[in-house]
Amino acid sequence: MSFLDACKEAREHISSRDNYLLVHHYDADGLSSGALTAAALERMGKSYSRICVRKLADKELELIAGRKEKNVILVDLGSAQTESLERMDKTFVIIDHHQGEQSSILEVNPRMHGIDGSHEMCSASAAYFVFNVKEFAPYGVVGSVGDMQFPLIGWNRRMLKDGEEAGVLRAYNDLNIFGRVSRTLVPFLTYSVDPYFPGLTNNEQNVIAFYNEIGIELKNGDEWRAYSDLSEYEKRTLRSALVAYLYNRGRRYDAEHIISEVYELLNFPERTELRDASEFSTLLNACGRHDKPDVGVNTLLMRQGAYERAKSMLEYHRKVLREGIEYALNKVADFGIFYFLDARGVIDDGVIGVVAGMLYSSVDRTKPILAIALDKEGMIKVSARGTKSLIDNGLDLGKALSESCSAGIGVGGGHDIAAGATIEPDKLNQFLRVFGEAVRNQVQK
Ligand SMILES: [Mn+2]
Repeated sequence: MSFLDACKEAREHISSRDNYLLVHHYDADGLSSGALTAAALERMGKSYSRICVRKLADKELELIAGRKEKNVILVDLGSAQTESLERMDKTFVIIDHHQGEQSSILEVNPRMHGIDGSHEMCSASAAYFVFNVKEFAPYGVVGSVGDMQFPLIGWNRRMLKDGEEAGVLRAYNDLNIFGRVSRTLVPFLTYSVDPYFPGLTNNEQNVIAFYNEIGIELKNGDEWRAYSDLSEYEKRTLRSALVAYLYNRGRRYDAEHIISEVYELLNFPERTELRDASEFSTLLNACGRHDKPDVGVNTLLMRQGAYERAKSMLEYHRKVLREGIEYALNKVADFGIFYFLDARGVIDDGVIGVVAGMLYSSVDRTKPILAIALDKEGMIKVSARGTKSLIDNGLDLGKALSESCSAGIGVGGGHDIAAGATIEPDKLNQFLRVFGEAVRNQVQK
């Protein structure tokens, strides 16, 4: 069966039933695919309840089993739990892009059709093809960008084209820094964490001096100007100045990546984070990671008042990230085969992975980064991040973490480029030793 046949089967199955329980994941792709599915159900006139979960473990499975709804749609999770789901007295549809086993459950998953579920299709784009409504393409794009499937290729790109045709999306090359559309010039650079501009980030006075030096006026009359208010000439001036600034400080990778394809969501309000796929996905991550996933979904669905609440989550999230990255830059240690950041008790376990990824704007990209934080139960949360060229050299962090977690140390796994684990607090030294060994074996092959 082709992927589109599987989509059609799922669509027909869903339209033939009613009264759904919709369960989705809490990251940007989970919220986007959840919102897309909710919007599709509403469009079909179906009634549903929606719940967001961080994982699908025993507790969540019990919760689902105990619900009155007989028809359940799982998005951005479920593929790895089909065995437990098959034992339940419910009808499931799974829309997911994670690894799993074939089962008797109706499942739409790119990986079952030879489609690359890590780079060209996420759950939100899979859901897009299931429901097949062009106006929903922006949800798919936000999910893809949120899952770091960027730039959009293959099936994701096909969805982008649909959205452009329907007039809800526009793609072009521009400065790809948070705040391009939603921030005025000074906070735009002062609060930039990705990339981190050494000397500008967290230093308002230097930022003002920087603009003065390149001759960009910060105000137009009484109005603070944003990047999007600049003339084409000024935009070019600012872009080259920022690229030069990063090059001169040895930040070659960032210098080469701050200009890239951006995706504008034409059906969301101008001058807000909702207008840009990357900013929107950050806003969703802020809601999801700080326990307000419903605010994120309601913002996607443009429910009244949701954006205002999401915005305060976002400000909080970005503040936590700025503080986290400052700490990380001072504390990251070179362990030979990898970089190590011990942020136990300082950085929240919900953002440790994001901070770890951001460290690449400071450390060189020839080694993976391993960062640890404490979770609410006092266990050690481990986040590992790599780079594309390390992967090409054999690095597979998901495998390295699952290997390091055998023998009662903890549980771990994930993608080759980004992975995580939870380990026993007294097993850290043992874990670090095995992890170093595993990474050494992978990159020396
Ligand atoms: Mn996903």
